[in-house]
Amino acid sequence: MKLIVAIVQDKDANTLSSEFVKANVRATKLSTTGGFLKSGNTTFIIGIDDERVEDVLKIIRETSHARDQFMAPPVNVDVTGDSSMSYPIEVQVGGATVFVVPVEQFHRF
Ligand code: 2BA
Repeated sequence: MKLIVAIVQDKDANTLSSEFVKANVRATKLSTTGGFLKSGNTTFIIGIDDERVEDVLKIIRETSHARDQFMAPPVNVDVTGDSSMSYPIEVQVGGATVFVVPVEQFHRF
Protein backbone atom coordinates (compact mmCIF):
# COMPACT_ATOMS: atom_id res chain seq x y z
CA MET A 1 0.00 0.00 0.00
CA LYS A 2 1.09 3.58 -0.65
CA LEU A 3 0.11 6.98 0.71
CA ILE A 4 -0.22 9.61 -2.00
CA VAL A 5 -0.01 13.23 -0.87
CA ALA A 6 -1.08 15.56 -3.68
CA ILE A 7 -1.03 19.36 -3.41
CA VAL A 8 -3.22 20.99 -6.05
CA GLN A 9 -4.69 24.40 -6.71
CA ASP A 10 -8.08 25.16 -5.16
CA LYS A 11 -9.53 25.67 -8.67
CA ASP A 12 -8.88 22.00 -9.53
CA ALA A 13 -9.88 20.51 -6.18
CA ASN A 14 -13.61 19.93 -6.73
CA THR A 15 -13.12 18.30 -10.12
CA LEU A 16 -10.41 16.10 -8.66
CA SER A 17 -12.67 15.07 -5.74
CA SER A 18 -15.40 14.06 -8.20
CA GLU A 19 -12.95 12.07 -10.33
CA PHE A 20 -11.76 10.19 -7.24
CA VAL A 21 -15.34 9.30 -6.31
CA LYS A 22 -16.06 8.13 -9.89
CA ALA A 23 -12.95 5.93 -9.86
CA ASN A 24 -13.73 4.57 -6.39
CA VAL A 25 -10.57 6.11 -4.93
CA ARG A 26 -10.86 7.01 -1.24
CA ALA A 27 -9.36 10.38 -0.44
CA THR A 28 -9.23 12.99 2.30
CA LYS A 29 -9.19 16.64 1.32
CA LEU A 30 -7.38 19.21 3.47
CA SER A 31 -7.40 22.98 3.15
CA THR A 32 -3.75 24.03 3.13
CA THR A 33 -1.62 27.10 2.53
CA GLY A 34 1.44 27.34 0.28
CA GLY A 35 4.55 28.51 2.12
CA PHE A 36 5.72 30.74 -0.72
CA LEU A 37 2.56 32.43 -2.01
CA LYS A 38 0.88 32.19 1.40
CA SER A 39 -2.41 31.57 -0.35
CA GLY A 40 -4.80 28.65 -0.17
CA ASN A 41 -4.27 25.34 -1.91
CA THR A 42 -5.73 21.87 -1.38
CA THR A 43 -3.94 18.74 -0.24
CA PHE A 44 -5.39 15.28 -0.85
CA ILE A 45 -4.23 12.25 1.11
CA ILE A 46 -5.01 8.94 -0.52
CA GLY A 47 -4.30 5.46 0.79
CA ILE A 48 -4.21 3.09 -2.18
CA ASP A 49 -3.07 -0.41 -3.14
CA ASP A 50 0.24 -0.52 -5.00
CA GLU A 51 -1.33 -1.68 -8.27
CA ARG A 52 -3.68 1.35 -8.37
CA VAL A 53 -1.01 4.04 -7.79
CA GLU A 54 -0.55 4.68 -11.52
CA ASP A 55 -4.33 5.07 -12.01
CA VAL A 56 -4.45 7.69 -9.26
CA LEU A 57 -1.44 9.56 -10.68
CA LYS A 58 -3.13 9.60 -14.10
CA ILE A 59 -6.30 11.14 -12.63
CA ILE A 60 -4.25 13.80 -10.82
CA ARG A 61 -2.15 14.53 -13.93
CA GLU A 62 -5.20 14.95 -16.16
CA THR A 63 -7.14 17.11 -13.69
CA SER A 64 -4.48 19.52 -12.40
CA HIS A 65 -3.51 22.51 -14.49
CA ALA A 66 -0.47 24.78 -14.28
CA ARG A 67 -1.31 28.47 -14.00
CA ASP A 68 0.71 31.65 -13.85
CA GLN A 69 0.14 33.68 -10.73
CA PHE A 70 1.47 37.06 -9.65
CA MET A 71 2.76 37.74 -6.16
CA ALA A 72 3.63 41.11 -4.63
CA PRO A 73 6.97 40.95 -2.79
CA PRO A 74 7.04 42.84 0.54
CA VAL A 75 7.78 46.60 0.36
CA ASN A 76 11.52 47.30 0.91
CA VAL A 77 12.29 49.74 3.72
CA ASP A 78 15.94 50.82 4.20
CA VAL A 79 17.65 51.99 7.45
CA THR A 80 16.66 55.63 6.82
CA GLY A 81 13.00 54.58 6.67
CA ASP A 82 12.74 55.19 2.94
CA SER A 83 10.63 52.65 1.12
CA SER A 84 11.04 51.58 -2.47
CA MET A 85 8.43 50.09 -4.79
CA SER A 86 8.70 46.38 -5.44
CA TYR A 87 7.10 44.97 -8.57
CA PRO A 88 4.86 41.91 -8.74
CA ILE A 89 6.65 38.77 -9.86
CA GLU A 90 5.10 35.97 -11.88
CA VAL A 91 5.38 32.34 -10.76
CA GLN A 92 4.02 29.22 -12.38
CA VAL A 93 1.99 27.15 -9.92
CA GLY A 94 1.17 23.48 -10.36
CA GLY A 95 -0.33 21.41 -11.94
CA ALA A 96 0.22 19.19 -8.86
CA THR A 97 2.99 18.42 -6.39
CA VAL A 98 2.78 14.75 -5.51
CA PHE A 99 4.57 12.53 -2.99
CA VAL A 100 4.17 8.73 -3.00
CA VAL A 101 5.29 7.09 0.24
CA PRO A 102 5.15 3.50 1.49
CA VAL A 103 2.61 2.64 4.17
CA GLU A 104 3.86 0.41 6.99
CA GLN A 105 0.42 -0.40 8.40
CA PHE A 106 -3.19 0.42 7.53
CA HIS A 107 -6.07 -0.10 9.94
CA ARG A 108 -9.79 0.65 9.82
CA PHE A 109 -11.32 0.08 13.21
P1 2BA B 1 3.69 27.70 -2.64
O1 2BA B 1 4.74 27.40 -1.61
O2 2BA B 1 2.79 28.83 -2.34
O3 2BA B 1 4.45 27.93 -4.02
C1 2BA B 1 3.75 28.37 -5.16
C2 2BA B 1 4.67 28.43 -6.37
O4 2BA B 1 5.67 29.42 -6.13
C3 2BA B 1 5.43 27.13 -6.65
O5 2BA B 1 4.62 26.28 -7.45
C4 2BA B 1 6.68 27.63 -7.35
O6 2BA B 1 6.42 27.88 -8.73
C5 2BA B 1 6.92 28.98 -6.68
N1 2BA B 1 7.89 28.89 -5.60
C6 2BA B 1 7.80 28.20 -4.45
N2 2BA B 1 8.86 28.41 -3.64
C7 2BA B 1 9.67 29.25 -4.33
C8 2BA B 1 10.92 29.86 -4.05
N3 2BA B 1 11.58 29.62 -2.89
N4 2BA B 1 11.47 30.67 -5.02
C9 2BA B 1 10.82 30.91 -6.17
N5 2BA B 1 9.62 30.39 -6.49
C10 2BA B 1 9.05 29.56 -5.59
P2 2BA B 1 4.68 24.71 -7.26
O7 2BA B 1 6.12 24.25 -7.27
O8 2BA B 1 3.78 24.11 -8.28
O9 2BA B 1 4.12 24.40 -5.80
C11 2BA B 1 2.73 24.55 -5.49
C12 2BA B 1 2.51 24.32 -4.00
O10 2BA B 1 2.90 22.96 -3.70
C13 2BA B 1 3.38 25.16 -3.08
O11 2BA B 1 2.77 26.41 -2.85
C14 2BA B 1 3.44 24.32 -1.81
O12 2BA B 1 2.23 24.45 -1.09
C15 2BA B 1 3.49 22.90 -2.38
N6 2BA B 1 4.85 22.38 -2.53
C16 2BA B 1 5.65 22.48 -3.60
N7 2BA B 1 6.81 21.83 -3.40
C17 2BA B 1 6.74 21.31 -2.16
C18 2BA B 1 7.64 20.54 -1.37
N8 2BA B 1 8.87 20.14 -1.81
N9 2BA B 1 7.26 20.18 -0.11
C19 2BA B 1 6.03 20.56 0.35
N10 2BA B 1 5.14 21.28 -0.35
C20 2BA B 1 5.49 21.66 -1.60
